[in-house]
Amino acid sequence: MVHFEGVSLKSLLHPKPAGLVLQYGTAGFRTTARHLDHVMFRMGLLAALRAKKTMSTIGVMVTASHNPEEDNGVKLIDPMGEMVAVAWESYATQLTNAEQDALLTTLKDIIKQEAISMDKKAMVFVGRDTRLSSEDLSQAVLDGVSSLGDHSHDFGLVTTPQLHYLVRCQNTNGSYGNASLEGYYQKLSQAFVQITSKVNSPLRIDGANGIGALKMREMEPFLQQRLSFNLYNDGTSGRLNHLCGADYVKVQQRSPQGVEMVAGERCCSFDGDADRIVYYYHNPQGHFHLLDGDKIATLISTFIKELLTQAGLNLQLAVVQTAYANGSSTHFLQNNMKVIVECVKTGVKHLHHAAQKFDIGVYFEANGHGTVVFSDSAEEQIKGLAADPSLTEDRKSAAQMLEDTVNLVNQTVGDAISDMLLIEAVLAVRGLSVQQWDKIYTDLPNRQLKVKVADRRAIDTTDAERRATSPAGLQEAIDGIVGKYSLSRSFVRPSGTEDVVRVYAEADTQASVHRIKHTMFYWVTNLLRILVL
Ligand code: NG1
Ligand code: ZN
Repeated sequence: MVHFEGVSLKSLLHPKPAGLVLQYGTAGFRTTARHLDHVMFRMGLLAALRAKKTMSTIGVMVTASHNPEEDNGVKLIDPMGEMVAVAWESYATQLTNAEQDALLTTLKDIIKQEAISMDKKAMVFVGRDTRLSSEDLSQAVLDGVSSLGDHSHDFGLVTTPQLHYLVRCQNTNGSYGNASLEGYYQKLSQAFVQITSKVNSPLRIDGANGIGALKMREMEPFLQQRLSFNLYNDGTSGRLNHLCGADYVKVQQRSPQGVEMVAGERCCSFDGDADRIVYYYHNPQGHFHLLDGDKIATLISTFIKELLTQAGLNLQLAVVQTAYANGSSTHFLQNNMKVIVECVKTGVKHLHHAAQKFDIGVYFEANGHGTVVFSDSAEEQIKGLAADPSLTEDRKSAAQMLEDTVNLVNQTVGDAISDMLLIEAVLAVRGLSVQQWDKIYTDLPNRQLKVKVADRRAIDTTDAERRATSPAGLQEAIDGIVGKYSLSRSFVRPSGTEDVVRVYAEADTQASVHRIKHTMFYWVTNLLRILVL
């Protein structure tokens, strides 16, 4: 029997500012940290309900990822380490926006609607990033869980993907790995050490002044000196995500501050919660070259495809992208690599679900968020083959390398550390330099632009966000603009994490991109201004 008095009493310590309305968006709730205390308490409540409903452990991560230090956010993690089911996103929004006196009714409504049995105790795993506000906010989550009389385990400072991993391990009774940080380090390191026979030249890692740098230091002893790296922006002095980190490098297309760039040497940047990664280098002339999520997806999928052929395994491999994927990458994957390519809406949950339809699904957003998912049957076939004593040496070594790859990947969600180790392993095994990797295909010049408009929801899109259905006239204008340039593409969509619309443009030259971007800005501001008048 649950007594809701605990909830009533404790919720008073985490009051909702009257009238404040927030939405569970692409990556959970994300806004200025000052507005999030009540949200965190309520997400503690909801996580406990979700845990009871699924009879599994649920995760709650406190982070605002690549956003500025002053922001914060929260995401719920489902039993297999995935993003919470879409139906529950609306419960999250309802519970968060319920005024103080309506909180209990809203909570009870959800319990009734989902027919949740309140008898058994739930378990919730909580983690947080390094933001100053994160400690108090994660305490609010813990308060929410305990106010319903349920249990929690506070993992403290962890990367977002580490918490996803821990939740999955817990719910699969250890078959995915040991539900501890040590288990995570051991599993990944062991797979990495098994794949790599030689050590690469040192890698420069930009930790975005966030949690990733801290966790790389923790992991270092497990890697048995097989990975040589130097850490920059490790959080000891600079500000989180400020002029550094994966988002800055990708969007600005320049190297971060605080990293000593040496021509030809590869560097990578994590984002603030270490679920994204991009690589880059300077050529001898000092020009910046970016290897983003599309280049990473290409490297990884080529590697897996070659291993499948060598092992004689007939498994369906696909790459899932979004509209932001560089046109060259899509062309290369489809026409040169001959792999299936799917394009879905922005947001990891869309990519993850699309990737799960295949034996092996490699998914990456251009910004560097991505991973590989293997179906149960694919994993079984790989394991079976790797253990088959009758195989030729060639097939056996490919099968074993595939098995190690499965273990090296954090299949729950994009993971900067796991992705980095996989990339480093592929480069070492294939003997590729960062320049050779970069040359696999040449990116089309491209740019992103953020535009502040009165109401970003005035834009509606279709075809995986590649075409606008409203406001009227916008798509016609875009067609008219891109029609003038070669290999050009442009689209606009409302952001799910910021109050802006994002414009994307690509074409055969920087000059064309520049012109498309400017004309797009004109049309977007013009049409949206007319709309709000
Ligand atoms: P929005 O703000 O909806 O564009 C951004 C990223 C997404 C995803 C989410 C969550 C771009 C263009 N968009 O979403 O890919 O990573 O943040 O962090 O990079
Ligand atoms: Zn992130």
